[in-house]
Order: sequence, then structure tokens, then C-alpha cells
Amino acid sequence: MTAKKTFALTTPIFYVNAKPHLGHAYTSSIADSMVRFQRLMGKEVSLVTGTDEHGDKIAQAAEKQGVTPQKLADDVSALFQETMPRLGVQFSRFIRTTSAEHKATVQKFLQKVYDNGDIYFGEYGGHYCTGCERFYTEKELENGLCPQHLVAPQYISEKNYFFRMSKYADWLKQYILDNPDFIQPERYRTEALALLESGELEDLCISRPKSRLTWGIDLPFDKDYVCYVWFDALLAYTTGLDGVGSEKFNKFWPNQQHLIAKDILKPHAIFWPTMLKSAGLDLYHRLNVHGYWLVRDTKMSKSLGNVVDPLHMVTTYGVDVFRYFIMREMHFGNDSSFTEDALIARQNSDLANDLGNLYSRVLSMAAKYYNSSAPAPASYGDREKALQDLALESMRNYQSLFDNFKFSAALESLWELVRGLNKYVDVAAPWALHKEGKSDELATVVYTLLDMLRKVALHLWPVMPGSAEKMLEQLGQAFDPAQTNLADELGGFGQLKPGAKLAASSNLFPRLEMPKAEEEAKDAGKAAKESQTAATIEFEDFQKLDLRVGTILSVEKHPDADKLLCFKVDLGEDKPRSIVSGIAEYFKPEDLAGKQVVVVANLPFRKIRKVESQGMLLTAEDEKGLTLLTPGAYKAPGSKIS
Ligand code: ME8
Repeated sequence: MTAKKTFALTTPIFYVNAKPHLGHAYTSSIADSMVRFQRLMGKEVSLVTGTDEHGDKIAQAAEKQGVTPQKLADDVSALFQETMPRLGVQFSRFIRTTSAEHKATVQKFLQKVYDNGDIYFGEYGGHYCTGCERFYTEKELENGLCPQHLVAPQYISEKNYFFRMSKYADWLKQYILDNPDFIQPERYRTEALALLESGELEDLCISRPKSRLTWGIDLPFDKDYVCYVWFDALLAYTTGLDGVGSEKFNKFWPNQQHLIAKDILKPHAIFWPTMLKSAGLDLYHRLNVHGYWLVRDTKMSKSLGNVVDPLHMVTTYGVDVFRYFIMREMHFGNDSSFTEDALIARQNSDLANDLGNLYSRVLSMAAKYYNSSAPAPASYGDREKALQDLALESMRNYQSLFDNFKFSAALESLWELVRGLNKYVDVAAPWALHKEGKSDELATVVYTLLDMLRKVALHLWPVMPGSAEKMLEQLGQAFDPAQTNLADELGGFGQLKPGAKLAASSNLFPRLEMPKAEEEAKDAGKAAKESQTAATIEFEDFQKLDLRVGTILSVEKHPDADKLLCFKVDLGEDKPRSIVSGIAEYFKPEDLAGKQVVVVANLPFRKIRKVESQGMLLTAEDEKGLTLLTPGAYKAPGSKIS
């Protein structure tokens, strides 16, 4: 038997100064989904996560709470460990950076880099921000404040150990240029290159004197110093593979990918590769960087009281709905705003309406016509063949987009199949076939639907494991991830065995009620529109609008409506947006391509005269006519307007 290909992923090793929030839950859930997906692609997988427990930040948080750093670390690390399974996250190793195993990793690595001559002792003065655990240069400060935390850093001058990071700047720049996929999405690769090209990459201070901080790992070559927390934490990725040189490390490291948000790009894109190079190790395979979850377009923060608790979400809506929502809603790499209304809307439109209705309709037809035992198909006709083509394209796109962390686009592709299945039911009208006694055709249609729903469930497993397993069980399918390969699903149709015992009904994805206040707001909105007066709105309501700059890529006349134009607009997302707008009488399509416009980007998806549309172009009108709103100067597609 040939050895399986491997796939290894890590989440950041989370700080223990705060309990897990939406951001931590997002990274961990998508990491889990990716690893489940790779399992279903036949790979042997590793997922390492953990807690980052040393350093100033933790020592100070503990002091504030009147507990020892160890107690704080024990409590919060336990919270992270309890939270993971509740998010459906299955990890291979959870590394605590205070563990003896990890300390040994760090000391061994430090000694190696020291012996290689890349660590020296020197004096340094700089502006130190405790929140960031790093020194800032004068230039990096904004109005004298730390740009991340907006607080005045402390000026500290002391003797410390330094890692010769600057020595590797040119090499790393060349490596990133030669390996275009090393950091993705592209915008973060560009950002990393810009950091290297600024010519300001200094050596990295990697120690803290014990006179100032004792909460860290001792330097093996000087017991009066502890290791800088980032130099310590990054190495958890190797501890998670049993340490450099172990069998596990050798097996997984060549396919090791990391997953982080944009806040910690520099340590991962610059510190970590140079550290590995200095120690004579190969670099990790790829760094995947996602954007930030905002709440009503504002950064989540304890002081604003807007931190989203993932466990509350999971308890209220169920873990699968939560996972589906965050993966479908955020375009990997971009920021996204979290609202419960949007979650409910997605549950109702994608899960309850598109998938849930279809699934329960199919099960009830199978119950009614075949006593809940899957029929055998007769012969496939043109309708089935067209559906199979759609299914193949949808699954192929899903698999390749998922593999590249483009989760939202992947799910959208799978939903093309779900929508295609809904259309198929409507057009094939099994109830009419039954009435007309066309039993062969009826069996083919019901079988095709069951067979396709099996494929949908398998592809959904990485995202919604519980629901997918339930669906497969209700479709009478045994499921073992180790025996399943999604690539095989592209090989043909008819894997669902006729005679399979089906559930008589299912309500896996029930509709959710909008919170009452929301309904009232909607009614009030309707009333205001009807009276044609611009009602006063709350500032929070205005904040719900997601206005973005878009660049028009192409414009076509609507095939059957004179007043409509169909746009493809680049909003900086994975795919251009389709937007239908009723402005055909004012513009010639050929005059609009390339123009920048202002787009309401968070309207729900709809079809306007059969053409898909998601978004609205803003215009201004007076007696002289109508113009499209545009930004005053060129702005990158997707730029936020506020
Ligand atoms: O930085 N949106 O730990 P940390 C999306 N210990 N993701 C978010 C987020 C948000 N608003 N806020 C946080 C550290 N995250 C270091 C890492 S690694 C060797 C050391 C997620 O607890 C995201 O994954 O501050 C981000 O990179 C991470 O939490 C930062 O976690």
C-alpha cells in the first residue's frame, strides 16, 4: 500500500488573556473544515492548535486579576480546550506553550540558532507596546501612539539578545518572489513584500531580562533572560508535530500550512521563515491569511462591549448553522461584518429554503411513492444528463475552491447544484408523473434526486459535519470518512444503492423567526417607503449598510427587459458580483465598463427577470438626468465607504 499524501494545518496559538471569541472560533472552525475536507480527499491530516501562555501581556493580565500567570493560563487554556469540541473542531494536538515538551523544543531551537552565530548580545532602546509585545521605531508610531492599540508605548533601553533577522531579508524577499503561492491571498503577499522592501527590517530582539519579566522560557545560554514570546510561540507549530526531526515532523512538515488573520502577518511571514532558515530547516509550505470579523463595522473590543461569544451563537442556532454562516459570509482575505440578522437570513434562505425544503420534499415523495425505499432508476434522459453536467461542474468547482480556502465561493458553487435540483423537481414534476402513471420516469427522477442529495451531503460534511451525517443516515448511507473520497464523486452517478432505507421525513434545517424588533423595524421601513417620506433612521441602521467601491468589468443589456442592464462588478471578492440595475435608458453599456461605482454590497441575493443580482448601484438624479455615483479618486475595488 502506498503511503497517503499528508496535509498539515495550524491555527494561531491563542493568547490566554481573554476567553475565546468569534475571531478565534472562526479560525478554528475553518481550520477544522479544511482538515476534514483534506481527509475526504484521501489525505492523512494533522491539525495543531493551542494556547500562547508566556510574556508581558499574560503576566500583566494575571496581575490585574490578582492571580498568578500560571493560574490564568491554566484556566483560560482549559476554556479554549473545552470550546473546540463545542465548535465541532477535532484537533490532533493542543499545545500549551508552558508545557515541558514545548520548553524543550524552544531551548533546543534557541541553542541551534545561537550556535549558528545568528544570536548576539547588544543594547537597544525602543518604544515598547505591551499589547503587541514588541518594540516600535519612532517612524512606526502614529502621533506617538502604538498604531494597533492607540496607547503611548513605554520607552525602554536595555541589554538584550538579538536574532540576526536582517541578514535574511533579501533571501526571504527572493523566496516570496519565486514562490507566488507561499502567502495567500495575494494582497498579504504584497504586504509582506512591502515590509521587506521598505529596507527597515531590523534584527529581532528575542529576550527579556528577568529583572523585568520572569514569565517565559529561560534562554539556554543565559539564565538571566527569558525568551521573547513570539520566538517561543511560533515554535509550538513544531512541538505539535513531536518536534523537529521526529517521524511525524518529517512526514507532515513538507505539507505544513498555517492559518492566521491579518493581525499577525509579520511574525508569520517574516520572523518565522527567517527563524527556520537560520536553524537550517525547510520553510513551511503555505501561509493562509484571513480578514477580520467586525461587529457593525467596528472592531470587536471588550471596552465597546460588542464581543461576539461563539458559544452563545452555537447554543442559540446550533453549531452547524454557525459554521455554515461564518464560512459562507466571509470572503477569505476580506473583513466581514457579523450580525445575527444576517445569520438568520442565511439560515432561512440557503439552509431552510434551498436545501431543507428540497430535502424534505424528496423524502416525502419517496415515502409516498416508494414506501421510503430508494427506487431503482430506469434510463437517464436529457434532463438527467444536463443535471449531471451541472453537478459535475458544481462539485469540481467546490473541491478546487475549498482546497484554496475560498470557502464562500465553494459553498456558492455547491448551491448552484442545490438550486439546479430545485429546478429539476419543478420541471420534472414527479407528482404529475405519478398521476400519469409514468412509473419509469418517476423512479428515475426520485432516484436522481436522492443520489444527488447524497453527493451534496458528502460535500457538506467538512462544513456541517453533524447535519451531513444525519442526512446520510436518513438517506440510508453508511458513512466513514476514512472510506470516502470526494474525488470519486466526480467519477459518476448512481452510488446510492436502490433499496436503501430512507427516513420518511426530515426537518434538519427549520426556518428561524426574525427577532421581533427586526420584524417591527421592517414594517416601519415598509410604511416609510409607502408614504414616500424619508423617515429618520437610527445611526445603527445606517451602519448596517455595507457600501463599497466597485469597478465595472462588463455591462450587457438584459435579455428580456429593455430598462435593465446586467453588470459584472469587481468588489475585491473571489468572483465578480452580478448586479442588475434599471438604468438602461440613461446609459450605453459600452460607456460604463471600467468605471468605478458605489455599491450597496450587503443586499440579499435575488433574481431579477431570471438574472442573478446581488447589490445595488447608487445613482443621483435631478431634472437633467441620472448619474452613477463614483468615488472622487481611484479606490481599490472593495474599499469601504463610511
Ligand atoms: O495573536 N476576526 O493570539 P490571539 C477574525 N498568540 N479572526 C480573529 C479576530 C477577528 N476579529 N480576532 C482574533 C495571537 N482572531 C498570538 C498568536 S501564533 C504562534 C501566536 C483570530 O489570541 C485570528 O486567527 O490574539 C488571529 O490571527 C488570532 O485570533 C489572534 O489570536
